[in-house]
Amino acid sequence: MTLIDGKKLSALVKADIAKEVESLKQQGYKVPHLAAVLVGDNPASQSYVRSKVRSCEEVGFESTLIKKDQSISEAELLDIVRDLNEDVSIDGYIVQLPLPGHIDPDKINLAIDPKKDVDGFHPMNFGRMTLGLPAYLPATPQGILHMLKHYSIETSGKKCVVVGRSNIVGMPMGILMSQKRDTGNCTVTIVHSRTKNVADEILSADIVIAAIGRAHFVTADMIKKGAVVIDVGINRVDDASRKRGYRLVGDVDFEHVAPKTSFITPVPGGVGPMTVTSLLLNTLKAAKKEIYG
Ligand code: BQF
Repeated sequence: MTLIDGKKLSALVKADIAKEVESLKQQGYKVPHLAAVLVGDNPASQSYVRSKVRSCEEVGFESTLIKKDQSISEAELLDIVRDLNEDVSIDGYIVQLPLPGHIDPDKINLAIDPKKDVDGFHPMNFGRMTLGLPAYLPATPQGILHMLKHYSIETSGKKCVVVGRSNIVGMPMGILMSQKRDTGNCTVTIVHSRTKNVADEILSADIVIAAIGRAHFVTADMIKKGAVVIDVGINRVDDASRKRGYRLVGDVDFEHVAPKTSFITPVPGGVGPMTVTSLLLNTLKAAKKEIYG
């Protein structure tokens, strides 16, 4: 079993980004600038946004954090999005999810200028990705593709089971893994809450991508010997022995699953850090106008 070290790979990729930022500066360009909008005081969201801002600092990007109270109206948030679309000093931006219940995330997503949509959630980028056109790829799937590539994991002709069908991970991941591309060419099955026999489907997989958000959902009896297991889950479980009162666990029962695998990602330190680093890669592409010219 080989541990896929997302933290280490992240550090390698960030070092490359930092070099490129230096070279851009040398050539007289301004540094890439990411903005993040954070609504409310969800502790997990605060921690995600903090880690994005910190990562910007690490690679020499400029960053702007726009914090708004939970009570902000949808119209007010749409105004902020329009301002960010117009602001030529901002290369790309994200609106941190989840949003409060009174705000329709689809409406906000549609208002984002696809050229600045470094999360890759806008239908323009999702559609372009699906058609195999240049697009900002959503950060988590992009991070996973980087991991598969870096560890030289063969995907062509393999059976890949994606657990979960969210718009930000499961669906795009299934599409990307099935495409005729590097780290693609898989036979993909997406399993979800209406799937008849989830365990048997997962058991047939050469590559399992777990993205359902349920702690320890994937157990050792569901894993074929030698499978590759990618754990996207970030679940908080109570743990009185930790100073924070909780610890992070994945969607995979790592302790029992790991011995059966050829490759596995840990939580924390697996997919999470690569998600944040992929957001930086998209912001660099935005600054260089690589996707939309
Ligand atoms: C790590 C996210 C669910 C819903 C909204 C490093 C992150 C997480 C873990 C991180 C996530 C998850 C992010 C680790 C961003 C990944 O060391 O394991 C970094 O910051 N993430 C998000 O912005 O929104 C989410 C998960």
